[in-house]
Amino acid sequence: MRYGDLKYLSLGEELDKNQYVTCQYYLETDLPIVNAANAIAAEQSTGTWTKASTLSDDIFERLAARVTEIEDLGKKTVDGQILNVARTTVNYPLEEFSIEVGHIPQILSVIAGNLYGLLELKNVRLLSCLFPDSVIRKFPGPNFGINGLRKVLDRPDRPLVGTIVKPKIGLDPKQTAEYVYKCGIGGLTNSKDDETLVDQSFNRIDDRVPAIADAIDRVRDETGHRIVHALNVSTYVKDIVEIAERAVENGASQIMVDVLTSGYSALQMLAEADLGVPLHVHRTFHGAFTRSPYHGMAMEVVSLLSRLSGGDGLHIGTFGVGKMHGDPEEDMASRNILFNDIGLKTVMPVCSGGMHPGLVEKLVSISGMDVQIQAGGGVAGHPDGVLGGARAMSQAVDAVYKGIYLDSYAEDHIELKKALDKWGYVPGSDHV
Ligand code: CAP
Ligand code: MG
Repeated sequence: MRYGDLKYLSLGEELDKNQYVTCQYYLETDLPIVNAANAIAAEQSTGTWTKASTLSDDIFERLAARVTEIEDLGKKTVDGQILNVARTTVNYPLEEFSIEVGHIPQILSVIAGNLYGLLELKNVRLLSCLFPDSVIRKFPGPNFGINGLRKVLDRPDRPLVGTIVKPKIGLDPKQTAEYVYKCGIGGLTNSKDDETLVDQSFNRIDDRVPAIADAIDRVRDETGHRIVHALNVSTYVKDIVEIAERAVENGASQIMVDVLTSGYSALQMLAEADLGVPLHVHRTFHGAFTRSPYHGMAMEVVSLLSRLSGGDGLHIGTFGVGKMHGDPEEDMASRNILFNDIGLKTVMPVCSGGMHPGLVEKLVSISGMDVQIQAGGGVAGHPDGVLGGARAMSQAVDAVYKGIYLDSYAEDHIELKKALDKWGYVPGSDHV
């Protein structure tokens, strides 16, 4: 049997957690569970399908991953085949990682690499990952975090409320700037490029940035209100820092990166470039591997890696309130990773995707006030256009912050009333 030597099993052994990266996996296998767990540890450290004559005892002792826990979850039948199901804990010795400078790519190759292709596993999902302080300290972490973001926006405790310029692509720089101006006048604190807008011919970054900066200045001069716009720089990593630096020089107030299509290294380089503005992290592409509860990776691992790499705000889903697939418990776990005390600044959870004013009370009843709520269609689709939509979203957040139910607040806030009339109202979980 491949991986049959079971040498990677250290069941019940108490290891020094400071010397290991500890990962928990869910697995389904037609083998005995110990063989499947052993296969993960072997393949992701010093082993392969058969014993290599060159694997010395010394190398094994120093670098072999260890399986310390296996929780038998019973059996399931898939396509007529009875599978064993389990959760297992695999510990990777620190020396296995080239983490002197701290970088995610090689860590991912270890904890989320070949194992996904092993035939010994019918399904396997990385559920969680724990790094010792010595590893966490190698990473920049957020420069701003929740408190820094709130300070930039002069918004000490109210939820941040933002939008995504819609349509996703197609507006020119002047139209984009006008959109942001209306959002600022309407009371939003954040706007952003959509995840597919970067530097297309119809909206070049070098034209968009100064136009938006002027619009933001106009809002501040006219109302004193602060809004930031996250500029998407998701591009070839060789150019990404230079593009971001030039954008900030030209007035960009926030930088955005699609971390999973650009890479965690791109995010880390932007964080280490010390741009002086917060980093907004979009997670587009995550659905390819977070969606199945049986195979891939839990979003909380993406949250942890994004926090280590320096994101100040991260999309984590809407706890089942908006349009995107997401298990409410997993979204909460993904959010909580952004707050855990690991010696880094916290990260603002961004709740976006199908949001509109009528969902704000429900969302905040789950998320709490430390949240950035975003609505794209929920602003641009308002009967009174972008300005009306911005006002409606801002009114909804103000209502929830003041502890007033949305339907009551809408009685004397016409933009909110029109939004509730058009899209409905889902009361908060604590609405009596
Ligand atoms: C939302 C959005 C965001 C999603 C991403 C979109 O627009 O701009 O990219 O929120 O999902 O393109 O769908 P709407 P997630 O407000 O119009 O839905 O936040 O789950 O990563
Ligand atoms: Mg989008």
